Amino acid sequence: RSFGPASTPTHPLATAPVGMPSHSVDGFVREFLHELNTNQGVTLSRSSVNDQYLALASTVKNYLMARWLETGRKTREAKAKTIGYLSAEYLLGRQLGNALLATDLNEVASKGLELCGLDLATLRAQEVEPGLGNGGLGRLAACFIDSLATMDVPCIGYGIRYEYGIFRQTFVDGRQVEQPDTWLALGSPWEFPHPEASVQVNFGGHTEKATGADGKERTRWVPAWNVLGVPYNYMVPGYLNGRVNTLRLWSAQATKAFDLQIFNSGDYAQAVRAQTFAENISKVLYPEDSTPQGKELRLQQQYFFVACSLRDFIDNELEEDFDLHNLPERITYQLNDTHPVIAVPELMRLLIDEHDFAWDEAWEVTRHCFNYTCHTLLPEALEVWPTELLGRLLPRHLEIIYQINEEFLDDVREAFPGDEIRARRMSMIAEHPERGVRMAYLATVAASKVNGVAELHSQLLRDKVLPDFSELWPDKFTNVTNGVTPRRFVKLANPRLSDLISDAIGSGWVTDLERLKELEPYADDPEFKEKFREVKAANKTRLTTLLKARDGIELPDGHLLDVMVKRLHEYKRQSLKLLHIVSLYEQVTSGKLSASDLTPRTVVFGAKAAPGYKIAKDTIYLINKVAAKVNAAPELEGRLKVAFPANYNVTLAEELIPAADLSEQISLAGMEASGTGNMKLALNGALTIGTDDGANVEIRRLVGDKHFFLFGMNEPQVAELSAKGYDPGSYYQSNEQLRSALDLILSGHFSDGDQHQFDSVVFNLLNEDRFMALADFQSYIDAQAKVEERYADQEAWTRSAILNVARTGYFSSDRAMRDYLQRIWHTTPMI
Ligand code: T68
Repeated sequence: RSFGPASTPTHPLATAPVGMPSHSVDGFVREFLHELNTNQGVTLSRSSVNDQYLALASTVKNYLMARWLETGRKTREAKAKTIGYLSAEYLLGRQLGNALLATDLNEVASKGLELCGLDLATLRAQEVEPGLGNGGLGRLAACFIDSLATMDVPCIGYGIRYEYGIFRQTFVDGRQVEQPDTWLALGSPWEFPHPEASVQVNFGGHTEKATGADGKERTRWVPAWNVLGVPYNYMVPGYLNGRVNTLRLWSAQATKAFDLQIFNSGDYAQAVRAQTFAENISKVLYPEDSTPQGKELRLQQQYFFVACSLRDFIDNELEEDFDLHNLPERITYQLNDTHPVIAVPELMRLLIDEHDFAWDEAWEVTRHCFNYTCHTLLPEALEVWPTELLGRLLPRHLEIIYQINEEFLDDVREAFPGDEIRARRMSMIAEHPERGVRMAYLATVAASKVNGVAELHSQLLRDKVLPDFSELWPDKFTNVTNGVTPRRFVKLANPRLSDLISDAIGSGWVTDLERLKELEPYADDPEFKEKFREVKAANKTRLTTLLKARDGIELPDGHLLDVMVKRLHEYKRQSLKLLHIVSLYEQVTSGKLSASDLTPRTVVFGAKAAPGYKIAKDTIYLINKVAAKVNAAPELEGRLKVAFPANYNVTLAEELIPAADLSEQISLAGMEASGTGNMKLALNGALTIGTDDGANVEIRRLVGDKHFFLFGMNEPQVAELSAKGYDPGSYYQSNEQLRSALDLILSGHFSDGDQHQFDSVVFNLLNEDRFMALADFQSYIDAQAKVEERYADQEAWTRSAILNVARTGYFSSDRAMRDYLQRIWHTTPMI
């Protein structure tokens, strides 16, 4: 490798730190017009909105550049320990607003653009968000890297630069239709490609034993093909603190060797196909959350980004003569779920095969480099890679995994002599339904620490998912409850609330969210309460304008805004929310209930379903069909409305969450690992109606029972009902309100008379109902009645809403990062 100039530079500017453009409006305008002219090659008068957006992005980058370069220098010089966050997904959201916030350029930019006859909001709206994640897991990674930068902690986020992120959801006659997400089409101003720093990644082939000149026998991997990983760097600016960390996403490209070695046909078309084959690796984000598909390409993706990332740190970030025995002093890798776990055998391979480490030495280093976060409890979500596939794609890694497993099982047998059943239970190699590697077990064995993402989840992880492991190594397990970044989800998304808070308690809360506690006294201050209501109302107006333009949806005025936004999954129970709506509709249209007794309410859904998840897609269709009927019913005019804007993403979340009154967190207890939308909504002053699940447990404890609408079975009750045999039909039989709602769907009322349209959803609820929606129905309805009662007393509601804001500062991702630093990474911010 070679960095820097060939000889010592003599020009004085060569060693001067890069300058930063002036923070004045004039300075900003000059920089902006310069970028427009030189980068876009247009004058202001001839520029398109896209030109203007791209020039604005470049301008803001110029303000960050000096800090980025300085951050790199400072970190290298200090030889500080870096967090290597390994994540297959980053759900970043739009970059421009966050960059303006981090550089305190909002006002300057707004004024400067105005002088150019342009409108900042219009340019911001031009940005297509990088949707490089499915949901909570990817968004959590984005919040964490934001917090680490803001806390001055060195971190490199490693991941994949998918050419197509999460699909764009459209509705055609109420059904979800997926469109490719072409987020790169209009330019990608936030990325810095470095093709010269590409890394080669090998696949396939076989291994062989060879004796070296020193007489030692070594294993050699003879791969069959390879691709190049091209790094693309993205700035991760800290909030007003001068630190800019790096997110490094890898893009796959064909190597020359690639088409020579495996497609050496002399056929031009074939060579181009080879190119496509290689580039497929980073082509598209797998849209399945919670149900790994076990596809070969997915394993290729996982190994691809992990191999690039490890190589990158060892070869490029560390100094040339670094002794890799000390690697854990310089990096700690956080495995974001099992997706990057192939990094464990990869590091072993690098140390043993390429750096001549003995096995035990390599293991000593490896087990001090990794930590593992689990994000699920669903058994079907735990990745198991068939050994046939793993061995074919990564033969050397499979050998290493077998050996890790053997040594681990020796330890188990030593700790539990004679307990062969236990040893078999704990093996990383599953024998059924096919031989496969249990990635969660491999991660648990290799990691220094294993954590769940909320208290309840971490407890269930120990007790139910990995009980044998927690018995063997009780100290390995810990909890870090998730958090969300207050910069994006309060300051940026909800400027009105932010100003109201800052006027009351100062602006320190943005980086010290527990200070929201100081708002508590204001919950009884009539003037503050009035302003708080005005903020909510203004945010609803903002949302109304957006949804009208974006989706042609009309939101009525003055409604309770009831929001359920998250991936569509049976365990999250959108079906339960739907039953509530159908039941209200059924009661009013049949005359059992007077519409005037309803609290005027608009229910907003936002949810994507995995393209292959039939029940989830049918549920989306049913929601849209029910929405159409409800919204057309004259009896319900002004009383009940259902809105389902398509393509819920981070951008829409930033508009919806600040407007919400009620946050629906209604998963079956014991199923939602944490949830993070629940935190965002509470921080923006929505009250939660929720089960005792995930982080809801902690939200309720902090805001207080009176300010949280709890319903449903708790986890032990779920386990008990499950053990004694759950019969959903009995709830249908015994609950008239529930029966009427289900019967109405079954009658074909929502499907133009077709009585079988929704069989998959309704029959499933009646006969199986794995997530016990029917069992929790009555309790949910009762809790909704309490919601309406509280909402009728606006003073009481506002008080509860303010207390939700004041008491949820704990859910900042800054706090979560502090917990990781203390409990897992054992490092501190840089001074
Ligand atoms: C979510 N998991 C949890 N997975 O469901 C949620 N899975 O409770 C938690 O708050 C959040 O993680 C953060 O900890 C996911 O979002 C995925 O997106 C996913 C993607 C691919 C494969 C499996």
